[in-house]
Amino acid sequence: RRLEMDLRRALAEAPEEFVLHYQPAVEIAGGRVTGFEALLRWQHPERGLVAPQEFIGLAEEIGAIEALGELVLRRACAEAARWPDQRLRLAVNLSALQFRREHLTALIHAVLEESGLDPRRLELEITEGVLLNQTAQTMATLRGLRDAGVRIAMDDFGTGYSSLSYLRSFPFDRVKIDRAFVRDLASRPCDATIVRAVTTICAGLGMATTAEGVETEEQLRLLAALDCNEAQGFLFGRPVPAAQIPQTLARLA
Ligand code: G
Ligand code: G
Ligand code: MN
Ligand code: NA
Repeated sequence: RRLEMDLRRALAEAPEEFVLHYQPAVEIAGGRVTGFEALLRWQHPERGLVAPQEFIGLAEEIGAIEALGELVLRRACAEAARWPDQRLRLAVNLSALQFRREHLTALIHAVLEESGLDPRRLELEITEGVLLNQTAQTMATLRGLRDAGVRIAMDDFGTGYSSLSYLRSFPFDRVKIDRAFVRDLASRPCDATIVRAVTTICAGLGMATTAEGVETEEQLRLLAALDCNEAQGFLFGRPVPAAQIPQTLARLA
């Protein structure tokens, strides 16, 4: 469990080893960049850049996800407060375990205050894990954050155990359609049917839709025809360090 020791060490002694990369989301109709999603990476002294799949689960197991999540929120909000365009949305991924403590609401309020970030610019991405046990406390937390102006997005929709009942249980601002439904959009009519169903349901419920993993112009055209609102993926750009946000905005302008 070498990685576990390293993770504890980095969190305690070298938080600068954790870096956020940002991936743009684009409004399909107008082509405008609407915001960036913060994606965590670990610049390990020996292993190089470690992907989140390799250490988020571990951080959850060893009880380090709260500290890591706090670092991500602080860093992301502080960085977004310095972006050249103060209308851009900042999307931050939350682990289901971060909802286990009442502390989350207080943390988010504190981080917003410290950074001066407009709460309406912050969008928290949650997965079905958060809603799996729909406790009164989870719902109260989500409602409280939303009342404070923070937006809530359902991530990876359509995979795992995500179900339509989640869309009924909470008024999400956005649903992110998992890239599994985008990948073969051009060759699999059934995927287009599913995406159409999701965008129709979401529009009816007043929720915006973002397609993930958009890599080709053809996928983008199909998503436009399916009335999907926004797109995110390598077609517009890979996640980049905060310093490269101005270039990304210029390139996509
Ligand atoms: O960036 P990448 O595609 O490798 O991310 C892989 C997964 O890790 C995604 O599902 C993403 O939601 C998750 N992830 C990335 N950054 C964070 C983070 O800061 N917190 C949490 N909880 N998950 C993250
Ligand atoms: O689950 P979440 O949406 O947070 O996952 C984001 C992950 O998806 C990141 O790891 C990011 O690197 C990855 N990703 C972003 N755009 C694309 C894409 O166009 N294609 C593929 N295959 N992965 C992508
Ligand atoms: Mn996400
Ligand atoms: Na996702």
